[in-house]
Amino acid sequence: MSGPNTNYDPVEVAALDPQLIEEAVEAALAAAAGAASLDELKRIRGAHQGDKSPLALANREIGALPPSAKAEAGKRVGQARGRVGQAFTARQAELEAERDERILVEETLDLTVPSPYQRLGARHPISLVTERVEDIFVGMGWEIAEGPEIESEWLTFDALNIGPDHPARGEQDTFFVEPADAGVVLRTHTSPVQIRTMLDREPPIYVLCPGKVFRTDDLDATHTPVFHQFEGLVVDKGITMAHLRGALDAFVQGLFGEGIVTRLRPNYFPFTEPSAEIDCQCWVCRGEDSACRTCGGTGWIELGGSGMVNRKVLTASGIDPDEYTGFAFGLGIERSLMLRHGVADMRDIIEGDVRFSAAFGMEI
Ligand code: FA5
Repeated sequence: MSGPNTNYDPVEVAALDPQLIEEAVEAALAAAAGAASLDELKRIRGAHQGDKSPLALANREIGALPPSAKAEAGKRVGQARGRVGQAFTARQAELEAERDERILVEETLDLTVPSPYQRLGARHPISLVTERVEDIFVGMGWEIAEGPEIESEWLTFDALNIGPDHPARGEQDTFFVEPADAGVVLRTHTSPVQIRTMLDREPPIYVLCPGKVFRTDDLDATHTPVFHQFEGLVVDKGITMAHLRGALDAFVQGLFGEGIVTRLRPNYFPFTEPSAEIDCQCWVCRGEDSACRTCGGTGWIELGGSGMVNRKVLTASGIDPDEYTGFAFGLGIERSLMLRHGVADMRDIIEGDVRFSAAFGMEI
């Protein structure tokens, strides 16, 4: 075992010189105060508080002092190290506070800045209703047929038994494509797709033809010059009005609800014989509320036209009317939408305001 050290050398404890200790403290305090950032503070801290710093060396040399000098030297070095430690801790707290302050300013959220978030669009209710109607008929095994919006006058009128003197051919209803005598129009109804379908294929034919149509009507609460119709056409052996009625009942039940029925009222269309106006039982009051706002208390709502395909139309389309019979119907989609959803003004449907469409919900 070694005894206490009595062979100390006063030269080797120069680091304990009070003057040098004070200088080391001053240097450390100045360095701490001058550190401009937490990184810099961390970097210089080792030079003043680390193992090789003047004060750490002085501390180590206390052990070599005679016992009588140890206490005083220990106190001096301890206080010096304490002052340096406090200075660094205080400067660190200051720099951290400055950093936090800066972060608060730099990362402030301005909640009034307009958001880059884009509102979701919405599918137009005309598309939604069209797809729902298509689904109903496709569910019954029908096919979807389409035709052009710019159509020949012959397919739009003549082939449909609408003679040259028929009012529907007048300037009042029809947009003619220039030159006016070229025989090209914007189709006024979807019925020319009937003719195209019959010319294209052999019976049996079960098709639904949705599409855009054009008439020189003024825009008001119940009319628009551009609107949508869907046309139904069935040509097969032994088809009667009863089949028409059954198809229409299945359709209104699919669109408006269980148990809703249709009724047919005599009407006239050149391309169907006999012809009938289709009424749908009111799905709101079912005929039991004389004050119903949907049907005006009548219990019935007018949907469109229908009838048995005229023999002349079958013949013009290359189908033998003695072998085949058929029925057809045509309904306005905007009016169906107004009725189904209680839209009071047709202009709301065509204006294209996404808030109107969004109210119908997002169906994909
Ligand atoms: C026709 O267009 C016939 N082609 C329908 C048809 C087809 C009858 C097959 C028989 C057999 P109508 O002109 O009535 O018929 O028009 C049908 C539907 O289109 C109307 O019931 C109505 O809902 C809608 N409609 C007519 N004009 C306008 C308009 N200006 N704006 C919005 N919808 C309209």
